[in-house]
Amino acid sequence: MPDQNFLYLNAIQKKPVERTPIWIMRQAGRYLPEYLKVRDKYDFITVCKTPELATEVTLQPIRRFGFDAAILFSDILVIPDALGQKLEFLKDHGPKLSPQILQDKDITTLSLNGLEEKLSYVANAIKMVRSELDGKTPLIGFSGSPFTLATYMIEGKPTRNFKHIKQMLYSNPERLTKLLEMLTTAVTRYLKMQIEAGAQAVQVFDTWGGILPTHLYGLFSAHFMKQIVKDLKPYNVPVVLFSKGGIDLLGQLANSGAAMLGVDWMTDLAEARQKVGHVSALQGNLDPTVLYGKKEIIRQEITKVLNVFGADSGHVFNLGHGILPDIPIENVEFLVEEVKNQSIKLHSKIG
Ligand code: 1CP
Repeated sequence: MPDQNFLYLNAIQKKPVERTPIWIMRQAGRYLPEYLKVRDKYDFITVCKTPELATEVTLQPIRRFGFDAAILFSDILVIPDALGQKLEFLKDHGPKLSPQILQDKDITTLSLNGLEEKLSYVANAIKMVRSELDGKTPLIGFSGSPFTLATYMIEGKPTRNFKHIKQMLYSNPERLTKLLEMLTTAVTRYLKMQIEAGAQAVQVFDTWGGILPTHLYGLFSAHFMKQIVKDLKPYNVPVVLFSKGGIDLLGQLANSGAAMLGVDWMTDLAEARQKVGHVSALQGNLDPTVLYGKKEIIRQEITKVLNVFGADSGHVFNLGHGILPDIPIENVEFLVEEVKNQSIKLHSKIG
């Protein structure tokens, strides 16, 4: 495949771009009527595990909005599923993993054997999406970070206080480390498989790393992501790390070797640029709830984000976390148009 001139990949490499690229986290999902139509017929896991359906849902937001990157439709929890923990999505309650991983004996029930084979539906979906995109839009693969996956595996379900993982962290850190090491191997192998199938960048979602005290974040989350970045280096595909939790965490990821770092909406983007922008490109960071707002305010907030980089490359526009399911579609259309129009002007004025 010849080197493609994609805005998204060029911005990550800080090559000159004529405008800032945009995609949004969770762009394929419940705010889209065409997604809900697919979900009327098929449950969520079936969509993830059927390459034709995953491909269709991946392409929906690209067709509708013309985003500058597609992200494979799947879920981070397919890894625990492939390791042998039972995965269900309960209506209105979100994901459930059982039994919870609490004791050493629970870890021994998990197995890395045949991981790629069990997740081959993901590789097949990637190949299908690449073929459908036909070189017009790049495709991002993804995984959860070891720490974020561990939170779901230990808690068994979404949680507010992270009681069980914190209990393990402080009462038996060796046990948690053992699980994190296993997950690091799983994530690395999974992302290699995705790259070999055709993912042109991979993003690691460290959604829950920020629940750790700053001084433990390095040891229990960043350390393992750095290992993953290092092991993926030979593949020459950009690795993006998205952690939610602020400027201190970004500082700890500065020497991770990641091509790009995600910035959450609570963090000041200019401060982030100053702190880590010289080593990595940055992605973000519009507050997702701005999209509930009125047009003038959405426009102003977009301008604030774009002005941090002005005409410079090294920025991919995104939300500071996933889009919420009840965001009005017309505000997403407005967002994409505004980002494109405003950034073309910014780039041509000075460039
Ligand atoms: O249709 C439905 O009812 C299922 C809703 C849904 C969707 C659309 C879930 C369940 N996952 C997804 C897709 C998904 N998940 C994508 C698709 C690609 C995209 O368009 O972005 C991605 C990248 C994810 C990743 C994911 N899943 C994360 C990390 C990203 C983030 O937003 O922080 C996490 C934490 C999950 C777990 C998960 N899966 C689903 C839900 C509702 C949750 C969150 C549970 C919780 O609140 O803790």
